Amino acid sequence: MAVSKLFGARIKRRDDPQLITGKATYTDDVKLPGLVYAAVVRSTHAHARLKSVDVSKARKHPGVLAVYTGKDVADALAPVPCAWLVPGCDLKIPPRPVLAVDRVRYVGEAVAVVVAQNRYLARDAAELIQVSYEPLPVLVNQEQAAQPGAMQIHADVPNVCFSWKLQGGDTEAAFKSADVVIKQRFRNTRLIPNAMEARAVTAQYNSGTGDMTIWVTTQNPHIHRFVLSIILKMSETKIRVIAPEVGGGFGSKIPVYPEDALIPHLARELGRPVKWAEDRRENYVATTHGRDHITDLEVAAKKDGTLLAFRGKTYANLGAYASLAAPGVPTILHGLMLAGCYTISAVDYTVHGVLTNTTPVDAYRGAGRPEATYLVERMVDLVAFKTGLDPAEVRRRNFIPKDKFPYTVVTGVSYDSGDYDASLNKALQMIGYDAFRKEQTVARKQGRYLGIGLCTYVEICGLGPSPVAGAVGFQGGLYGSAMIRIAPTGKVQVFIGESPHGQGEKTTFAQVTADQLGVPYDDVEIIAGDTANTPMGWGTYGSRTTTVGGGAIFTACGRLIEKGKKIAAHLLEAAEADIVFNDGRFSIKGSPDRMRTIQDVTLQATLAWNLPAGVEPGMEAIAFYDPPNFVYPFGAHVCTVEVDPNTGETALLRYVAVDDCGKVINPLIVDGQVHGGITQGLAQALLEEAVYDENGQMLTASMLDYAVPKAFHMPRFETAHTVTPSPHHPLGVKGVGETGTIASTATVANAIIDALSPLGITHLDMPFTPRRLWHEIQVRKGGRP
Ligand code: MCN
Repeated sequence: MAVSKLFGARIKRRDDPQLITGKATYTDDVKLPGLVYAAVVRSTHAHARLKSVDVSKARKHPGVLAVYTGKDVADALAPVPCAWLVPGCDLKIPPRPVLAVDRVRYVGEAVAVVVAQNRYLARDAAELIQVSYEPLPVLVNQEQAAQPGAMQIHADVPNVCFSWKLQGGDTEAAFKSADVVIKQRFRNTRLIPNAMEARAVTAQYNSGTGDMTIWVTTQNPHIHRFVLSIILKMSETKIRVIAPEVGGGFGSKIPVYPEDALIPHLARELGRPVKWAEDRRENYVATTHGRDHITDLEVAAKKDGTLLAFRGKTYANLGAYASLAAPGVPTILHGLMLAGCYTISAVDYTVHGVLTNTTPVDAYRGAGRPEATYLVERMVDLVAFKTGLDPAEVRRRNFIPKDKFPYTVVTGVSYDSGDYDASLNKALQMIGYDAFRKEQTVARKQGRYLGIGLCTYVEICGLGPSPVAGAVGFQGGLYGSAMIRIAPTGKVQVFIGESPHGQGEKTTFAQVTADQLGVPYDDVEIIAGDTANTPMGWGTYGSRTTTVGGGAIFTACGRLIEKGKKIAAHLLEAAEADIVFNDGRFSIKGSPDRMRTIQDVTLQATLAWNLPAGVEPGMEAIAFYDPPNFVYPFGAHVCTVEVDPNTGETALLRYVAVDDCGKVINPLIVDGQVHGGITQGLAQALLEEAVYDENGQMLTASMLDYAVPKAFHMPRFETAHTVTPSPHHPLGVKGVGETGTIASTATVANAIIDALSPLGITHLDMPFTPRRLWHEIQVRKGGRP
């Protein structure tokens, strides 16, 4: 059935013209008659008792329609739920009110809201609200918050709100038989996702019909509708969630936030449409952060480089409340990936999820997998250093051989397919590994610090299958959905349940559909992001959209073709079994000229004047695709650096990324995804870190202090692919939206440590800022920092 005219074509993204010419509509662009604006008052304390919230002056401010505090909305709105209830780890979830009632637990927590005629009046009035706080002790560091006797942040929930244990193989025996044991402490920095568009919500309530329409910056409108029906205590059928254009999410627009329920509630209360849009400073404290792990890890290895076992524990900072997917990120998406690409046979690992007085932490591009890759790939380099072996060789000696897939690793997950040698060899060849090592030897003699870093990664994505989601406590399904409707003229609409927001599926899914149905690419429209017209779906994250959505499109196309065969057989007066479909034509086997196009057949199906008995009119099909397994993309990234010992500055010389995401639908888009991903991962290694002081005040609360990457920081990326299709996916695809981020942090870290290894440096914590490196170099050289 499949033809491959468009699969693999470098087609430009169709959403771009409207985005770059300013024609797109974002949530903050939505204009409605009678629209009023909300401003949120946020806690300035990281931990305090709310003694009083005096709103009297704000109420009197010109243009103010209403002011609400936590007490005013507590009965109407249920707490914001956490939806990833990882089983078997004694998980306890603290209640999270939409507006704080008697205590605040992080700087930025919403305390009150003002609604006014315009956003400026709303903000002016918000400043008039006087909140009286009684400060309480503050815990920012998760390791300290996890200590016995530490002040408890929530009355009924311990700070360590879960302890997840992963055990596989015989770790004790592995450590006993090891020639080499290396212990290392790792700090995976807290990051701020920094989507270009901050969060926003616009809501309109029709008191006549009871219908609520919510425009919101979300990656998953159907999840939003589901969860908002719980918080708003409304029927899901009365809620329509629309994700208009969304200006980047990177995981931070998965969660359902307090404002997402608060604004619709205000619209319901006031009978006026209400809008709220976050500014950048709010975004830094009120939108979820990512990463923030403290890990102690030990590796056991043989002197020939064979990896035997990992043993250790991580304190994962969850922030003040358990955000929507937060418990699943450091456990399922992190712990289960600790075997990396390797045949390592034992693991004993505990993850403590810890509540602190900081902004909640949730998924950020890669979500758990960059953290796992960083640990594993740094450890492999440490083993190489200790055994004197080449880091590439240690990796090769431990790779899961390509003929052993599907392969169940020690953590229990089953990798679908892989050829790790192929991607590593290609990456080494592209960068000229041996030549660089020679150059490095010469440079070292001249006192120059050249380094080369490798990362061979594998990641879990394409989330579902749903039964596994259920087994690991995800309170939802993980299938993809597509409803395809062919109009009488043969033009095709594909309504999908996922909600791409910059990834490009409006293009790639049109490529897939056009190929499958044999219709022109320009005749296919992909529609997403509105719960009123798309089938139930679970959103865009976990690099899942192409696999689950693509599977659903493939299945729905198959259904249309099966129906088309029946109609064509009838029209051609042939047996259905004799009809073949190829490139948009239904023809009689062996007589290609006796045929009907899919457009002819659709017209007949729509008119329904002459249909075979038992065939219903119309050319529409819906499919829900629940994959049999996850997909496991992999690859090898290599970069070269030079560190200037006088300034501590790192020059990124070259960056090579060889990724394998199975069959590539659109190489241009995949390259763009890899570039963006690498940029975010490099930024973690070199620049970014969200820092709190001991009072829980963020010291990096604006772009002046939080170093987002600029174009000049980035090297030219050299990308390539190997192609190892997923054997269980009908299109052979795997995800790619996060691979760059997953690989690049460890790649750069390994390169910088390699550069500084002549000074005896085997590990440093990120970010590798000039100041940090310069300081370390001075210490090692015996100078005074
Ligand atoms: N693709 C392809 N061939 C493949 C695999 C993917 O052509 N074998 C294409 C896809 O069809 C799609 C793109 O590559 O156009 C990414 O697809 P996929 O890997 O399925 O990832 P998702 O669409 O599910 O996107 C999620 C992923 C995640 S988890 C984050 S975070 C992220 C990312 O994508 N956030 C992004 N990329 C982003 N890109 C933008 N512009 N904005 C974000 O917020």
